[in-house]
Amino acid sequence: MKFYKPTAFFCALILLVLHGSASARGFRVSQIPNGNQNNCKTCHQFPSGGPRNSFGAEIEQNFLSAPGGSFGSVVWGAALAGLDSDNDGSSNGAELNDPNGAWSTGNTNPGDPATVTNPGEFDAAPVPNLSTWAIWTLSLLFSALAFWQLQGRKPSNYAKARSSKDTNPRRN
Ligand SMILES: [Ca+2]
Ligand SMILES: [Ca+2]
Repeated sequence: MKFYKPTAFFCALILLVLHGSASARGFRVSQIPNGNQNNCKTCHQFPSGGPRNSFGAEIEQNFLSAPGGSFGSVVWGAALAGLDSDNDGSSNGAELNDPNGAWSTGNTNPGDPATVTNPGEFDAAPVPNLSTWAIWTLSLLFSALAFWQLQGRKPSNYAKARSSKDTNPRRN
């Protein structure tokens, strides 16, 4: 029995270390603007934690108050907000609704939470803000195309049909 106690202790210690290196630290969610939108996935690949994504790796390497430690706080500001950690064309700050890094821990989350995207996922970038005129123009264009499609005619075929009808003496 004496043999098993140290072995069990070391196994538990190894599991604890491995678990600690891969799991998310929930307290850091509140140290990032709108961190509650993606929770642990803001910095990790899975909702429960796991390996860090590019944003999480950026923070771990350069933006912790105690670098490399488990207890350091996220240093959110203009420097981190201005980077594009996942290379999707939108800065970390733009994705988290704080483009200038002006937010600090304890403040109300900035912007509309529905527009927050993940600064650690390439395929999650903010939708460009289209002007009202652009939306109306696109709507009219798609409506016109849908109309022609429902009529079973392409605009060029319709023009040909109209011109042949106009020149057909029996139909006039
Ligand atoms: Ca980005
Ligand atoms: Ca992104």
